[in-house]
Amino acid sequence: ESDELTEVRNYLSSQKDPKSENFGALEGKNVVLISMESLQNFAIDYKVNGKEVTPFLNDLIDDKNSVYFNNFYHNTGQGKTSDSEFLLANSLYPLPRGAVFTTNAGNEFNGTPEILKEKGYTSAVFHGNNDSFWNRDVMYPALGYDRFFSKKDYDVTPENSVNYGLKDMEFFEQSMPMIKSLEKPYYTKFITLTHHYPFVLNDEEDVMIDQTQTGDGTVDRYFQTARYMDEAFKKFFEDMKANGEYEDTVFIMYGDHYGISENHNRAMSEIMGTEIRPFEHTQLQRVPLIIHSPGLEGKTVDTVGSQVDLKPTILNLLGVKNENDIQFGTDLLAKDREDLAILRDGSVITDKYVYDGDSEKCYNKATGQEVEGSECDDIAQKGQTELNLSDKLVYGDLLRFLEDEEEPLTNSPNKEK
Ligand code: GP9
Ligand code: MN
Repeated sequence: ESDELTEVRNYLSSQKDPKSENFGALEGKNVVLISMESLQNFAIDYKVNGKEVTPFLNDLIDDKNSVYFNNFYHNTGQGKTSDSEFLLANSLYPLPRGAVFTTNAGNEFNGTPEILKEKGYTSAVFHGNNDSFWNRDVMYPALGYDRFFSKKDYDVTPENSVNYGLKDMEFFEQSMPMIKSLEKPYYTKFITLTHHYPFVLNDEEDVMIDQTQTGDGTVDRYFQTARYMDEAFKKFFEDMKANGEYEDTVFIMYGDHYGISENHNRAMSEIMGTEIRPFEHTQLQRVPLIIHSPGLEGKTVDTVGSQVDLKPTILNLLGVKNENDIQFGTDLLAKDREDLAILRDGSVITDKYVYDGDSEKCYNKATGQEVEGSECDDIAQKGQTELNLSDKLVYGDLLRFLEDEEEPLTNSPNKEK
C-alpha cells in the first residue's frame, strides 16, 4: 500500500464509525435510484398560487414506507450531475475543478455497481441524452455498470424532446420494457433531464402550474419544470406497480445539485421571504433525499448528511459488508452518526453550525445568527482536511493500491488485477 493511501486510511479510522442498525433490512431488493435534475429541497412543499410544486413527492414523503431526509446536501462541483454520480458510486468527493468523470475515468474504482455484482446484482443506467455526455460511456464500465441505456436506445424525436433530450414522461415510459428485460435483482439509476436549466417546456399540456412572478425568468420557470418532473415520477410509480416491478424494489430519489445559482439571489429572496446571506445560500444547497420501499418503516430524518453518504447507506440496507474499501461517507440511518456535510466549496454543516466556505462566515444553524470568533474553526479545518485527502486519493489514483483482503472481484470484466 502507498504511504498516501495509509494517510487516508489513518484519517478515516480516526473518525467515528457509526453502527448500522438497518444492516440487510432491504437485502436482495431491486434498487431504483432516481437522479432528480436540479431539484433543491426548498421546492418540496412549496406552493405557487396555492398549488404544490411537487404534489407526488410530497405524498411520497408522507407515505408510511418512506424515509425522508430534510438536512441532506449535495457535494457537487463543476461536474454537476456527473459529480453527483461519482459521489454516489464511490463515497469520494468530486474534484475542486473540472469533472472527475472526464479527468480521471482511467482510475481504479470500487463502484457500488461493481461491489453489488458479488451479490448477484445486474446494474444499468437509464438516460435520454447522448452516451458520451460527461464521458459516461467511459466512466460507467469503470464503475462496474453492466448496461447503459442512452439516447440510442430510446425513440427520440423533436416532438418528444426538450432542452437536453428526451422529456421525462417519455423517458420513464420508454424505459419500462428495458427495466423488465433486466435480470433480477437489479441496481439501476434513472437520470432525469427536463428540469434542467434554463427550465423550458415546449408543450402546453406539460405546463401544470403557474410561473412565479419575480421577474427573473430562470426562477419563475423553475417551478413549472419541477412540477412536470413530479408528474413524470407519479406516472413512473404507477407503471412500476402495473408491471409488477414495485413490490420488490427500493426507490432512492435524490436531487443531483442546485438548479438556481447565486446569480438569482434577488428573486430567491422573494421566493424564500428572506434575504439570501451566505447562511441562506448554504442552506439552499440542500436537496431532497427519499428512500421508499414497501415494508420500510417511514420517518423523517433530520441528520445532517450529504451525497457522499449514499454509498454506505445503500450497501448497509442491502446487507453488503464493504470493509476494505475507502469511503468518506457514513450510513445516514445509523443513529450515532456524526451530523456532518462537507460541500465542495469548503462549506461545512453540522448539527450546530453552518460554515460558508466562500465568505468564511460562521452561523448558528438553528437561529441563522452569525457567530463571531473561532467557533467554526475546527469544522472548517476538518472540511479542508477531508477534501484534501479525497483529492489526493483521486489525483494519485490511490485505489489501485488497495488490496482485496477477501475474494478479489473476479466477475468484473472492467477490473484489471
Ligand atoms: C446531461 C445531464 C445534465 O446528460 O445529465 O447534466 P448537468 O448539466 O446537470 O450536469
Ligand atoms: Mn444535473
